[in-house]
Amino acid sequence: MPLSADRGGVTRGRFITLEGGEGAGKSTQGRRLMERLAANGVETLATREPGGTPLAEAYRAALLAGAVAPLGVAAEALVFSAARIDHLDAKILPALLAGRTVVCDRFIDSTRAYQGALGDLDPHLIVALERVVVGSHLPDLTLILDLPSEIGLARAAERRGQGGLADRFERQDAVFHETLRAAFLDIAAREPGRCRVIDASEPEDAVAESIWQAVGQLFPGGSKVGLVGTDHQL
Ligand code: Z5A
Repeated sequence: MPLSADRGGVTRGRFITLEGGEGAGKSTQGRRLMERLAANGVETLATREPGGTPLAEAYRAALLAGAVAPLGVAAEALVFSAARIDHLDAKILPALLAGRTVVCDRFIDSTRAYQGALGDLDPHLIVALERVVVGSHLPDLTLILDLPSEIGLARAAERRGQGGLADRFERQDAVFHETLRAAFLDIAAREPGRCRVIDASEPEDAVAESIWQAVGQLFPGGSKVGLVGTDHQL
């Protein structure tokens, strides 16, 4: 049965992903969005990539420690994809089919941006991996949190605190991070139906409000009316 199908009165939930560079505020805004959705009666599930299941979290630890990097960018893309298969099968799709709205911190666009644009991985391989791993299960909405890389890195460093270790991705230089930013903006420009660019340099409350306006468009009644009740079902 296709994911979009109605299953005996239970309609599939919305699939929302958060993307952007380091320190853009994805985790912070993901938490706030979950709280606001829940307060409006929407059943939710928060998750992240790489990770989300015990197996995928094990892959995450290896990836972020740089254990896969010596094998090359294609190997990294394969491991991110293997983690994604388990994450989709064991967690995301069952939740969507049960009518829950899933908010996922990073998804396919991170593979496109990090391994594709930055890693220079053959775009045909990225497309092929997406076809095999994700198929038609694309997010309904992708929020691209955009901000200058120096602000994101400063935020990430502040959060880490003095003496904390940067992960393999945070150790890259400014050109890396600006390329990353451009890659996410390019994805948004190519898929305006799915992606919304959010100005993440604004204060936390303002960013949360922009996100709420964008998310409201997924639900009949929108963000002004609120999402309480069964109206949020497609
Ligand atoms: N990766 C990949 O290469 N390929 C893939 O397919 C996938 C991932 C799926 C996962 O890292 C890494 O894996 C990632 C890409 C790669 N590379 N990196 N790095 P992660 O999950 O550990 O880290 P992250 O995704 O980059 O998130 P982050 O660094 O934790 O940042 P964040 O979640 O976007 O930001 P935050 O934690 O919400 O906020 C950072 C700090 O800023 C914090 O102290 C906040 O209180 C503060 N903050 C947040 N918002 C604001 C505002 N508006 N104003 C001021 N301060 C703020």
